[in-house]
Amino acid sequence: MKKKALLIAAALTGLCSALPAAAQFQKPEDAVKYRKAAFTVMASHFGRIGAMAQGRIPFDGAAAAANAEVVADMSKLPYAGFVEGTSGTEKGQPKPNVWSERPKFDAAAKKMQDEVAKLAAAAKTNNLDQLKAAFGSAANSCKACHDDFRNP
Ligand code: ASC
Repeated sequence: MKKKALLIAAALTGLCSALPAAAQFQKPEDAVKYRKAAFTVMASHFGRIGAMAQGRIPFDGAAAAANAEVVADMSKLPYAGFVEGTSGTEKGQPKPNVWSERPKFDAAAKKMQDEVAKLAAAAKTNNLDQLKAAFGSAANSCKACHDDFRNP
């Protein structure tokens, strides 16, 4: 009996991990809300680093590092919210090629996640030049995906 229970538990675990990301959301609109929220938080913290990189506010290494940490953590979240049937034609909405070219989209997402991880590492050096360089690369990785997959 104990063994049977274990087998059932194992089977359920396998089933759960095989469920698509869409299963996390009750409705497509919930997925859209979720991914937009994640990007909004990311953009806010990324923007604070940008203000330092561009000299609009004084450089503060500890603040840069804290913000970059949030950006790197948040970068992992939005993609589960890109569920089928949530493309659109309005400004800012994802184009249908997010789904028709999913491997390319996933690669662009991964590139951004890698760049913001490097930004977090650069921010820890407390060196403004390194922060500026890493910020530029990260911003380019955001823009590349917007150019290809987001309605202007
Ligand atoms: C930002 C922000 C983005 C990127 C992008 C870079 O600060 O909110 O989406 O940088 O504009 O080109």
